Amino acid sequence: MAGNRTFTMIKPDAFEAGNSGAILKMIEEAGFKIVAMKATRLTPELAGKFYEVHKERPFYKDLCAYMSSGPIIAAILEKDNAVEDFRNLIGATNPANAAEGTIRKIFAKSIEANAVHGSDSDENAAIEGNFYFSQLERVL
Ligand code: RTP
Ligand code: MG
Repeated sequence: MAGNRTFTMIKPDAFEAGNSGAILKMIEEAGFKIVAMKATRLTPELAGKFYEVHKERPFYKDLCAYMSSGPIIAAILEKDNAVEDFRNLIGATNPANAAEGTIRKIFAKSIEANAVHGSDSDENAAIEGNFYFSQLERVL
């Protein structure tokens, strides 16, 4: 059975552009409940740790530099079938390929500065949520 939580970040491009509120509004209107949230900023080392699964990918170094370049919002979201439904809401990694009406189509600037992160599996959603939030910092 699909899990009911996923993890997201509003990335530095969207935070800096002042789009956090509009993005959170789209997320809530799509039926997701925010069960943990904080504004924070990753150091390059923490970004490296968060994206360790991508360390062999050619874009890893640039991605870590980018994700530590400014503030972000991290959040845990709840909804039935959360991981898949959230990835449908955000759209393709490259905004040029993202469907009309998706968050990345509306707000992303490039394949790297693509406005939001969404976990790709229930297992990674739990790992990523635990990276940012203790038990006391979330709705149980
Ligand atoms: P995310 O993890 O952020 O939700 O994005 P995703 O699953 O759609 O894409 P993924 O393959 O996991 O890549 C993670 C992030 O790395 C940046 N990226 N840059 N320059 C490039 O070719 C490239 N490819 C990916 C993006 O910020 C992407 O979201
Ligand atoms: Mg991914």
